[in-house]
Amino acid sequence: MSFREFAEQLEKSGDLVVVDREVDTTYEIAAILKHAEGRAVKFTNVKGHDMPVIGGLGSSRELIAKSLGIEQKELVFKIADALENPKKAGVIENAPCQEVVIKGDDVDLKKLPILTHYEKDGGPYISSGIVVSKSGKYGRNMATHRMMLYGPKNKLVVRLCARNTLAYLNDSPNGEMDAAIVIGVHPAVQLASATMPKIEVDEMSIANVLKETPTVKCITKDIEVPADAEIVLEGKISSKERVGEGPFVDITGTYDFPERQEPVFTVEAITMRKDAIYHALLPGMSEHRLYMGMPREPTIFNEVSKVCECKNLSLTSGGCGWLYVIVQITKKNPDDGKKAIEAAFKGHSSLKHVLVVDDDIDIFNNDEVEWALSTRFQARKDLYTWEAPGSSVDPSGEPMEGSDRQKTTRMGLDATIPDGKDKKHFVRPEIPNEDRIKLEDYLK
Ligand SMILES: Cc1cc2nc3c(=O)[nH]c(=O)nc-3n(C[C@H](O)[C@H](O)[C@H](O)COP(=O)(O)O)c2cc1C
Ligand SMILES: [Mn+2]
Repeated sequence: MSFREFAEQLEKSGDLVVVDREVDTTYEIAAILKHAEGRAVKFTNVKGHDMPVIGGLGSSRELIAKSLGIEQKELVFKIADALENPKKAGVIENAPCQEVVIKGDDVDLKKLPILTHYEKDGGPYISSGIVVSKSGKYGRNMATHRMMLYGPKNKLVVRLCARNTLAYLNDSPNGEMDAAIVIGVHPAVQLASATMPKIEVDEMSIANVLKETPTVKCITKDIEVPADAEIVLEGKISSKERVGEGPFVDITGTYDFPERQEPVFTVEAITMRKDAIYHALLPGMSEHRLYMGMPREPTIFNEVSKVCECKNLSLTSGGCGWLYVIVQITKKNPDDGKKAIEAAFKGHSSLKHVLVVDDDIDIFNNDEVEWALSTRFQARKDLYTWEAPGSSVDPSGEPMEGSDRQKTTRMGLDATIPDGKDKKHFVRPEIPNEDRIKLEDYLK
């Protein structure tokens, strides 16, 4: 299934808002997406552009679950399964993403409705773009990277954290490598591109398990990209050509200062569908947090499952989908809560807070989670803290010389029912026949 097919499905079921009024790519679309948080929005009339814009297809867990045809509580397990059983994606010819080909001097990124989101942004940013690259040693790699448009009409500056795209670039001769940037793909591809399997594992094979993802070879590069993408930018990344990148709003919803000198991507060709749709992704809000954070959930789940019975977990929205996880366990031993905390930190090194609850608590309901914390937790016994290198994006962390990590205090809270206490004081009483008595029956 493609980006547009999922959008069409949502439009049919009434789950996509359509904005027909003329809107500006500078600030206005971003403001509407912010107000519409959690909903998918299509903009049909973008000032100065023929191309429509869609944002928010992945702005809630419900939407992402719907895109994969599953329930919200199954998401962790679905992604875990894809990580464990990757399946090579097929290659086709005559792909929709190559219906239109623009090459050489005709390449002009300003013709794409690239948004400027916030007041102090360094420039217009492609925030949903996936960089696809290849290495002779490790094969293909996919990773979402933000990229800023600056002066020239065919160049972008790409923020490369110390992960695989950067490793591939550092390995390439002359500090230059071919790459393709993909815009407008199904949530399955977007999630897969933010997974962190071993370097030799191709994220396209992970996407292909979540939803079948046929690929096509680029027109000018020996790289295969998702065939039903909306837009593909083919070109080269160079570590020798660097310009200032930023400021940009990161998953914390705060500015990631300062400006950094980052590698430049030169676009040599643009291929797209004949009626291509541009994918807008509002930085620092839920679509950003979910696409980046959800792929971490199975790795935390696997670590916690090694030490106790883990039922489910959630990197919370307020926790930026990155810094704070709620872990639900079936407690069998007095120290299961503490063990779950230690294991969760092993599963995601950027984690700062872990809260463990019992399996009677709905982890997607904040009131229930706060209730558990208020009634089952005593800080003197149940609070654990450690000093550790933590996330680079946390504004409250302290920079560490020569590292992209920050000095952080990790906190674990064990809000499971304490051992040695009579359980009857901790469970919520049921009203006899509660489940059988339906409110509707009494309102008729
Ligand atoms: C919307 C979004 C934006 C992201 N922006 C960046 C970025 O600008 N730079 C970066 O290095 N990682 C960014 N990430 C995280 C990477 O995509 C993620 O760490 C990925 O797993 C890296 O791939 P790799 O393991 O193949 O290196 C972003 C993720 C998402 C979902
Ligand atoms: Mn990778």
